[in-house]
Amino acid sequence: MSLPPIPVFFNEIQLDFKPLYEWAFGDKIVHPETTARAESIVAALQSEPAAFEIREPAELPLKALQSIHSPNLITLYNTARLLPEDVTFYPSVFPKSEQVQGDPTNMKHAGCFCFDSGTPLSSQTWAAAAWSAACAKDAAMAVRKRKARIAYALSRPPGHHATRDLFGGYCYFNNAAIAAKDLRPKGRVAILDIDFHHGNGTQRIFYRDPKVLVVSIHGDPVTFYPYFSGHAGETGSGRGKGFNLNLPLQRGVTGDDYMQTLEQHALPAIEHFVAEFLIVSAGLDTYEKDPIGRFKLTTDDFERVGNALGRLRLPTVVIQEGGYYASHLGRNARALLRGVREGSAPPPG
Ligand code: Q9C
Ligand code: ZN
Repeated sequence: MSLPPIPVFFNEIQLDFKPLYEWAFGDKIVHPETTARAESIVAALQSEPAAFEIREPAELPLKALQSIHSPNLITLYNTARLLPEDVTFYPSVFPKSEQVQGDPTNMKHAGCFCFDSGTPLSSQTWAAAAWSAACAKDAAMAVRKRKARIAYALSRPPGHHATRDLFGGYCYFNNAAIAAKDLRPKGRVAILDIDFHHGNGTQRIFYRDPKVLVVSIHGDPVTFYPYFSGHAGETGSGRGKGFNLNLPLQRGVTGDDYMQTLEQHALPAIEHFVAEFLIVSAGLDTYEKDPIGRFKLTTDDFERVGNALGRLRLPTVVIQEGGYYASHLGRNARALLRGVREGSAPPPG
């Protein structure tokens, strides 16, 4: 029996947003979160039409965004739509006082809703981020309605750093959280975050929620972005205690090291939780050539990772997060997805 193709959700409007540059320890660098990333993935998946079927998502109802994000954050992105077309606005003043109530209709207050300086706003941010979230929502819906066993959201910009009321880390809407919110009424949801960076936004959103398990493997935050969260001691709070698992690793880990952490710690936690849905926050910045990640995974390793995830045999939503070596990003995403698809196949005979 041949495997059905994986539905892939993507809208070209997501390519209209270009963050341009960021500051990296004193150097002004080309912004890593480029449109070439998404183009590379589209090209790689189009090359295998029997395995992948690219579709446009439906427009996201505003209430799906409001179910995860604060009214102020949504208002701010709408304010940014009025920026002149050639302006890319970088928040640079971040009030530290809880007393300061920022005005989200004033772009100068953007720093009240943001936690780093590398995540700009332009007139195109809203549309790109809303369609990126729409991809995640539709991928979740396809799996929830049993139209697909595995679905992939080509979400760009990424989402896992965005919290309810703050953007940052190249993320505006938390795409994985929007997908989890869709699935949660139907059963227990496990989010496995394999991006090189800790998904601080996703952790925060579900920190008190015992029905959404969040597991993350990432570069040790003592050394790597986002620095202030992702430590092993962060395990959830209130009724959510025990439903957040951080697995920080040192720089330079290889595919073998990584598979060991995945198979000995991450996957058993998901099985023990008796997850009914799996959401993968699929950052590919663990790649050996990634310009900002510091792990050593190869393209073949991504297929191994995918295979192990597929063997959980759960309805699975794979959502694109980071991954900045654009010219190999497509083949890496394809390898991961192939792995999931083949790993979940019923054994022959
Ligand atoms: N220039 C994701 O992978 N910049 N976001 C690091 C050093 C932030 C990465 C600062 C990295 C964010 C989704
Ligand atoms: Zn990342």
